[in-house]
Amino acid sequence: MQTTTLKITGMTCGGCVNGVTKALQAVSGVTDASVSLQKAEATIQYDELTTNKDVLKSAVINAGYGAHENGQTPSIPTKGGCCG
Ligand SMILES: [Cu+2]
Repeated sequence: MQTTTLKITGMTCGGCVNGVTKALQAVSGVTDASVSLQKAEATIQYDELTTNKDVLKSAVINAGYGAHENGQTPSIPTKGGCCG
């Protein structure tokens, strides 16, 4: 089991937090995802045999937000939050 933290961009409210959380929890292999709007990051616990960081990032990006690892270039969110 692995725990990783991803930086999330494009979240503006609690609805966004829900959207990102659901997108991460829908990934098979993810056992826990907790998303912080204030810190703009997600802490994800996952089975490294089932999934990996790239899959996790894609799930967030497909939900319309940006996701990157600490120190990486932020990806541009494809929409401005859950209401836009
Ligand atoms: Cu929102």
